[in-house]
Amino acid sequence: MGTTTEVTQELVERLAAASDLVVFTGSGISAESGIPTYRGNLALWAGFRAEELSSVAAFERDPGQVWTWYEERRQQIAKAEPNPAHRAIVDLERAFKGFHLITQNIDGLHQKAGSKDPIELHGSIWRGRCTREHIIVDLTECPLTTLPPVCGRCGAVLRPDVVWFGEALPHGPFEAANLAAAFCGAMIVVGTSAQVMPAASLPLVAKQNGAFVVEVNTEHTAISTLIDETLLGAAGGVLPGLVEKVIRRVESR
Ligand code: BJW
Repeated sequence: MGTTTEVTQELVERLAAASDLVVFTGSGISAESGIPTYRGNLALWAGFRAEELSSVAAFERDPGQVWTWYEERRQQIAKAEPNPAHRAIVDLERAFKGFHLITQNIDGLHQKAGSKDPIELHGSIWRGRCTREHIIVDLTECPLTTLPPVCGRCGAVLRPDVVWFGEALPHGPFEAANLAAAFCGAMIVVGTSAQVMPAASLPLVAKQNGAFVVEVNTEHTAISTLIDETLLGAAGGVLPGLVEKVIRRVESR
């Protein structure tokens, strides 16, 4: 494992050499858009830890309280704009024939930046799920007029279509993410502490299958010693320069 604060030529070569590239993101990529990370400043809301509100138990106890928390976050996210790191990933998607974006984020900022079809592992704050029929509905209206929102078909309360602790990740996206990780030539991991399983296993799946794995983060993480390289720095500052060099190298071939 190595650590660098600069984009080295070797790093550029290793990434540009990949025929299939995966970018795997966490909440740190949205920090510069003003969205709090999880183990940083989202830690407390009205005296509750985020983990206490992101749970089935909390929702069953008090759906109104959980929705009030989500609605505050929705309104904050609605005002946020993608930052240069989100936009750099769109450029990568255009430059690589084989490309997958896997995100743990529920904020939708990758789509807002122009990413075509990110694999969302932990759901989306812009969708709801019927607690009776389990159908998934778009919930893009912001602010919501009714809290908690209800299903337009059956009238049951909707829950946020996100993955809480103890819940399985959605099968299709998780399967697609595992396949992308297993078959990529390189993976760029951006802004995740890599503490939350099973998502955090994806860089290791890539590494075990021979991919070159680099993380971009403001600090070392749970996987730093297990991957090839840590590029220390803020995603919005580091990623655009890295991506520009990689794309130039790809196009020079
Ligand atoms: C910057 C930056 C800048 C800052 N630039 N970088 C072992 C194996 C399997 C499971 C487990 C296990 N041990 C425990 C578990 C259970 C649990 C788990 O992993 N717990 C750990 C905390 C210990 N996992 C689960 O429960 C999962 N489900 C599961 O395992 O199901 C099993 C099952 C199978 C079959 C049937 C039934 C069950 C589900 C996990 C769901 C996670 N959900 C959340 C909430 C989403 C909804 C919401 O938002 O309300 O997802 S939790 C939260 O963490 C959110 C995130 O996507 C996820 C990851 O967080 P992330 O993005 O890494 O954020 P941070 O804050 O941790 O890190 C930010 C990073 O950015 C830091 O490194 C900063 O340095 C960096 N940064 N600014 C670059 N500008």
